This record gives sequence, structure tokens and C-alpha cells, in this order.
Amino acid sequence: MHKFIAAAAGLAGLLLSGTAMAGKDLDAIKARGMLNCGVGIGTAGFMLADSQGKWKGLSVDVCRAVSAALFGDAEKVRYVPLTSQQRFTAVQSGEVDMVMGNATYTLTRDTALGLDFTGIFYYDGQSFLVPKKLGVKSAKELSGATICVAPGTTTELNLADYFRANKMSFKPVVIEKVDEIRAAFFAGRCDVYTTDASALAATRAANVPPPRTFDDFLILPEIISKEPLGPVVRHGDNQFADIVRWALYAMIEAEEYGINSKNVDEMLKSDNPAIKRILGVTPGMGKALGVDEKWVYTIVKQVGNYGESFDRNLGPESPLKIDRGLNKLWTQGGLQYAPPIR
Ligand SMILES: N[C@@H](CCC(=O)N[C@@H](CS)C(=O)NCC(=O)O)C(=O)O
Repeated sequence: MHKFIAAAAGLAGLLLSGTAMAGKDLDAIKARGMLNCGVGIGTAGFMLADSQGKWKGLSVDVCRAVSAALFGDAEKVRYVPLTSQQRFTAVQSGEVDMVMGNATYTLTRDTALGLDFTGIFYYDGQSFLVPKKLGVKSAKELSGATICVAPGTTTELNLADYFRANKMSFKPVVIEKVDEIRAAFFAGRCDVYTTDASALAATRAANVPPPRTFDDFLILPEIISKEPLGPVVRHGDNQFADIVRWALYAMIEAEEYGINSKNVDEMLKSDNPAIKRILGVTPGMGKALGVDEKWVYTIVKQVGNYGESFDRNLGPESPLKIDRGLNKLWTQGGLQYAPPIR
């Protein structure tokens, strides 16, 4: 009998401590009043600080959405620029709370590294950027090429796999900082720059040093890998992971329901029960997530829905003009699909 009581008390203690532990990162973030979000060094459209030091981009907008859900204010974010080599250590050690560093969701990162991917904010794939004067039209013509690549990336691994599978050789030039990779490529220290196709498009649109222009470079047609890019948190705080997961889903769900930063106030009067739930007019979702009932309203009002952020940062309203492609909503033939907010 005593043994049973002791065991039950032990179990209750475990459950309680489990609950307490579940919020330890979230408690620290709230006490600090600031979200530490790891980002890249600087890639147009995803994460780039402007001349006033204000960070902008699709990845930055996901940090802002999390901040909006947590604090009712999208600007309570400290951005920490990290190289591909540094980003996972920085989140493991607690230097940052989350990483929006264009990190590809893979099994080993999600498990052995002690991390969690909380969704996919951009479906990408690896490609190759070449100067047109190299005279190459296909990746299959790259045998013997010198290729610039960042360490600690899936890029490095896919590159080796692709060349081996196609019985081709290459000489890697491994450089950690993305600005130094671009400089090396534009200086001709490598024939080819390989990374995610979106980052190549950004480099081609925003980083070509004059007098050369966008038209002097070409992204080869082959996409050699799947690069589903996701927000990253460390293991140990499920509640914080849930907030990061649902902040992104809220942006996607808002787009699906036609809720955007311009009409969100009007949408508060909608009769649609799903919209009422999403915007917190019918309460419950905020409580379940442990945030204010107006969390989605605040995200959409201050950051915009997924499509607005995409168009502004990467799409027609940006210099990049990247096609939505796989990142269209599922209702438009794409892969972006948020589970229901209910
Ligand atoms: N998605 C790949 C590669 C991502 C990556 O880190 N790429 C770097 C180096 S090319 C980058 O573009 N970083 C953006 C930046 O630092 O601004 C991965 O997760 O390993």
C-alpha cells in the first residue's frame, strides 16, 4: 500500500516537473521580454538588415510572427546572424531561442542534434549558379569544376552524392560566411556556386558586383535535392515549439481564408465560424496555445499572411521575382498546407 502511494506520488511529481520543464524556455523568453531569433548573415528576401539595421525577409517574418503571438508585438526580436556552421550549436546552447537560418529539415537534425523542426516555411531544392561565359547549360556538364559551398550544410552532402552518382569529379572550395562565398564566386575563385535555389536567385538578383549584371549569370535547370526549410527549436520545451509551429501555420491559414493585413479588421465581423475561431472572436485557440486570443489577428495585422510576406519579400513586389511554385497553397496546386486551427 505504502509502496503504491510512494509510486503514485513519484509519478505525480514527475508529471508536475514535466509540466514545469515544458515551459522553461518560454518562461525565460517572457521574462526577457525579447525573442532571440537566429538568422543567416544576409540573404535578400529571407534575412537582410537594411541601412537602418532593420531586418527584413520571409524568414525574419516568421520570427516576427512568433514575437507577435508571444508579446502582441512583432518587433520584440533580437536577430542573431549565424553561419550555417554555427546555427545549430547556437540553438542547442540557448544562445538563441529559435533559428530561421534556411535550415533544411532532415532526420538527423531533428533527432540526434536534439532539435525540433516545427514546420516548413519554404519548399526549396539545391541548384547551381554559373557565369554564362562558362558556357554550361546543364549540371551534367560540370565534371572537373571548382565549386563554392558552405560547410555544415546539406548542400555539401548533396553535392558529393550528386557527383558520385553521375560519375563526375569536382573540386570543393569550402567557405563558411555567405558573403565571402559570394565574393569568392564573383572573383572567379570557383566556377560554380551551389546552395538552395532560392538563395542563388537572391545572390543573382541582389549581389552581382557591377559592371556585371543579373544577365551574366545563370541558375542551371537541375534541382538535385529536396530542401524543406523550417524553423528550428531545441528539444525540451513543447509549449514554445507549439507557439513557433502555430505562428507559421497561422500565416498560412490566414492566407487560405483570405485574411490579410489590410482586411483583418473587417474580417473580425465575419460570420464564418472558422474565421471567428482563427481571429479569436470565438475564444479558445489562444487559451489552448497559451497566448492571447488575438494572436492570429496580431500576426496578420503586423506581419501579414504567408502570401503577403512571400510577395513582398520574394515575389512580384521584390527584386527577386521568385515564382511561388511549390510554395503555393494546397488549394492552388502547391504544398503549403496548414492543419486546421480548431
Ligand atoms: N538549406 C541548407 C543550406 C542552408 C545554408 O546555410 N546556406 C547558407 C550558405 S550558402 C546561406 O545561404 N545562409 C544564408 C545567410 O547566411 O544569409 C542547409 O540547411 O544545410
